[in-house]
Amino acid sequence: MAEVLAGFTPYPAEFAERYRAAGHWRGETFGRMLRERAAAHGERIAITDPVDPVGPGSPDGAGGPRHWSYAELDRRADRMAAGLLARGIGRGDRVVVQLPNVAEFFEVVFALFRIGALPVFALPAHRYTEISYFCSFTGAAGYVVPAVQGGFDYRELAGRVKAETASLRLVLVAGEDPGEHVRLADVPLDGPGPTTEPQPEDVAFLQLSGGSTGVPKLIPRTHDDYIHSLRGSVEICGQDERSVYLCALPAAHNFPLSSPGSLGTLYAGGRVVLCPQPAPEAAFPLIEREGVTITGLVPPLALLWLDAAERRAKAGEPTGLASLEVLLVGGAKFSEEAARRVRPVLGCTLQQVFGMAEGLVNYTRLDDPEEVIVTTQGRPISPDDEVRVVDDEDRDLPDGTTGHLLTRGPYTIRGYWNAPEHNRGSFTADGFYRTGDLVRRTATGHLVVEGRAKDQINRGGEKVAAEEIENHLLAHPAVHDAAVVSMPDPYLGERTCAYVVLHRSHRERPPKPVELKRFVRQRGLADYKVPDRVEFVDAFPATGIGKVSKKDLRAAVAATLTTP
Ligand code: OOB
Repeated sequence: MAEVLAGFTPYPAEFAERYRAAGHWRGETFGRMLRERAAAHGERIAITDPVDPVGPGSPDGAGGPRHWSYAELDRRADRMAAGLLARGIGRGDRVVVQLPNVAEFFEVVFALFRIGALPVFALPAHRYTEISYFCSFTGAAGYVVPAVQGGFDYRELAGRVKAETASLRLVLVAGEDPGEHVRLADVPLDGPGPTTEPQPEDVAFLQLSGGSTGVPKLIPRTHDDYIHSLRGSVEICGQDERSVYLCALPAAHNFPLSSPGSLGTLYAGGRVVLCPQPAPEAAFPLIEREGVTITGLVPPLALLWLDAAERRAKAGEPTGLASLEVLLVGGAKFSEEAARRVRPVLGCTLQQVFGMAEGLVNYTRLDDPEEVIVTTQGRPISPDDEVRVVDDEDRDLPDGTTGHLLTRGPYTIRGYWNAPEHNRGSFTADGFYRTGDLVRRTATGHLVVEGRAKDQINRGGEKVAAEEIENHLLAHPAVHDAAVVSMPDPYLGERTCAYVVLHRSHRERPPKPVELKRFVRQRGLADYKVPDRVEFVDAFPATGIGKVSKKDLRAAVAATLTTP
């Protein structure tokens, strides 16, 4: 029986029928997908993790690399599922997974898929504020963390969140020293597995939205809909069992997870190589050693790779990128100028990706003319993706005109999880998702991203909801009002600038910008959300109807940056 998760907006029956009849939804689940791949590919390597954080072989306990075959991943997922069940994680339970790019990520996630428990995909950068919200909002029963990563002790964070969250029963630590929690390696059991199987139309996991509101929203994705997007992505990106995908971005993000990402690669029977660090110094040698054929990057990283490869070529050194066939770039706008450098400098085909965790993903095709590849952000995966470009009154606009992008289709959600009020504004009455992106459609059906109507800053692919940061600034005793806007940045594309109006009583001796940044950081926010710049003003410019004019603020900060 399908399990209807409370707070989930299902696809209307007529659409579900249509998507099944068209062969988009084929009744697959992630649990069975791995079982089938293990039967078909048994001893082929599924996951390569270049560092074994707990293995023998080096002074700090790090060994490696680890190679898990499909059969081994399948067996590990079964044993982890049995162990998690024995520790009280059951069908429908939510488990916040906050792991770096390590093999255990897949062991845990596939175990949860098999149980029918829902991973909630947090990012390693998230801190107390985000994690405590995810745990309490989802009523999470479990939380999976590394021990210490990048100098941050996740065990401590988990201890604090567990003490405050009644539902949270189990904290698992992927590492040798779990502190007060349970070592992930102690969970697997040869006991009985789940007695019921999740159904294809069930919600498989909760993904995070980039957000434009005070609190992040959660995105419920079903097995059927997500696997449809994987199958399409695999085909569009030319993946097969020879593909070796380098997972360089944080594994839990929708782009490296499914576009085509590590799950697409596993769907195709290929191999996923986990990259602990996306900088060229770490990634290039891995590409060479493991024969990586395809990877995905956000624009700032693609720029770093281009510069590093160019430097090596100039110095007469080999780049070591000979095996790389396809580079996907997305998450934020990739400039045409940079896009043009990909083929000559990296020697591979660029695929631009314009996607969103809510669903719709667009790709340029491998056989698109170079002009289309470098000047557009691609076209939708599915023939049943409906794309509308509309004006402020939701009236359709002709091709070539920039407007709001609305979309509906076989892998785009019909509502955020448990957010009825918000959903009324984010979806049209007939179920189109309001992406908040401003696009133009070309005669070939490709989309060009021209801007954004949502109140969000896209910091090189990392999304910052202005309102969320404004709320944190408002909590400071000296702050009367705050408005967070983007400012142009040559490397990240955009950074954040916080305009602040101080209370009268604090204007004589204003706090230093760095104090406000520290204040936001100390509230336990992911680092990328801390304002890059803070500007004090006496009042905000207003629009015609008296709202804060963010357009004027953006222009003001851009002008400050260009004036020497
Ligand atoms: C991806 O997903 P999210 O959910 O982090 O962010 C979605 C938003 C889009 O609505 C758009 O505003 C922006 O990110 N975006 C792009 C873009 N790709 C995403 N803006 C301009 N150009 C692009 N190529 O970012 C995501 C999910 C799956 C695949 C790729 C990216």
